[in-house]
Amino acid sequence: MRIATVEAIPTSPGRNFTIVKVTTDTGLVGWGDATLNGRELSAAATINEHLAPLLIGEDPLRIEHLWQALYLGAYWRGGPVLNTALAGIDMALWDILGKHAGLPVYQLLGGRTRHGANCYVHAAGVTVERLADKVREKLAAGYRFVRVQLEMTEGSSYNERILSTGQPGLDPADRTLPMQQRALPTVGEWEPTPYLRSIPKMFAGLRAELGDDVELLHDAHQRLTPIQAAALARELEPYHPFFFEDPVPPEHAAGLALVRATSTTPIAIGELFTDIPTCVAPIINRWLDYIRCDLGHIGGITPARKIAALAEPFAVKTAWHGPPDLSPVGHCANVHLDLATSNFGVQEWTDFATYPWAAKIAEVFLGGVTRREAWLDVPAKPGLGIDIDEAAARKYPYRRAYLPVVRRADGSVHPW
Ligand code: KDG
Ligand code: MG
Repeated sequence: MRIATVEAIPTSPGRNFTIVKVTTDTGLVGWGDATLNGRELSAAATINEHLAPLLIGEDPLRIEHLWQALYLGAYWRGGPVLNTALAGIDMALWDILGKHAGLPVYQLLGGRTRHGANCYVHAAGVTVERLADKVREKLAAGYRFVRVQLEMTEGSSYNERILSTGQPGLDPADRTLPMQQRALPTVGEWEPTPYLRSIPKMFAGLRAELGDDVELLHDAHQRLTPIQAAALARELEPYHPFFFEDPVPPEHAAGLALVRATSTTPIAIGELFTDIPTCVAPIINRWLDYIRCDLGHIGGITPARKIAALAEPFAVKTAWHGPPDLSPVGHCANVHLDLATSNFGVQEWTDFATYPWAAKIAEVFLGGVTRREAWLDVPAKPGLGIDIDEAAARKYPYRRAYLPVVRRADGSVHPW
């Protein structure tokens, strides 16, 4: 069996995704996810222009070998663009291996270690009362773990004040601006002091409203310095968050040593890590409790299972990134690995069925992750258990869209 074609297909059924299709000369089709939020076409071009020619004619079952050949063969190793492209290929090859073997991918990864993958979803509100209501809605829908964020204005899930919403670039009828100035990012303003004062109050209010049964998580989205993170982690202890996510940016991960020395609040980090070497120091120094890389940016299932294996003897659990910018194929890859990983912790989950564009998603992505109460599962079908209606995907072409950006009150740049 040989690889016949490799293609990245950008599609926008409500938001942009880059899906990857690999076919074999025996007629098998493997699907992968190479979505790099806000920079989607860069990973697509890497696949179509640079990786496809290297793969055609190769044996698709040599996944580890092909992964190494693409990773080391570029000479330029890693980074979000190259490793997102590699991830899309890697997932598609696992899908092909499963279809060839007649087994679901979780079986090939060692088999089920659990009946389902416990998941968490997002809730945000402009007041603690509104937020508590949102959490109650999630509990009523069967969830037990909820990530809680305060909004300063409706729709700003990371505690910033929206300064401008960019241009209405998702509207193709907008012809008032030159092409390169459409769809500019939303700009928010964020200051540490109001944030650091409001989050302990948010947790206190939520515990008063909701009691102790629900697991609450919070994402600082890489905005704090180590000393700010340490102070907040200590203040949150009485409200026992399940984890405190991305308190510091990845380049300051060593600052987590200070957070650990100061508090017992569990720490999760990793969505901006894009290679295995970056994960080593945080894991072996026990700076974190949950490693939450994005399979789609770390290079796929192949490196993620190595990271899980590295984490296991250090009592670090997995919490792979599962935001709305992962396509349903990427969510599927997450759950296969969750089911087969003994040190799995929790899975971040996006239920596209609740989105305004749910019908378009359902038209393009067929099958995939299922949910029963708080538990995620995948079909016991060969491969990843998800199909794509290619004609439907091509009906929704890519539309430029950026991630939001953040400024401090003095206008300087800050991580979003
Ligand atoms: O593309 C960026 C998003 O994936 C990110 O902002 C979401 O932080 C995030 C999360 O934890 O889901
Ligand atoms: Mg996050």
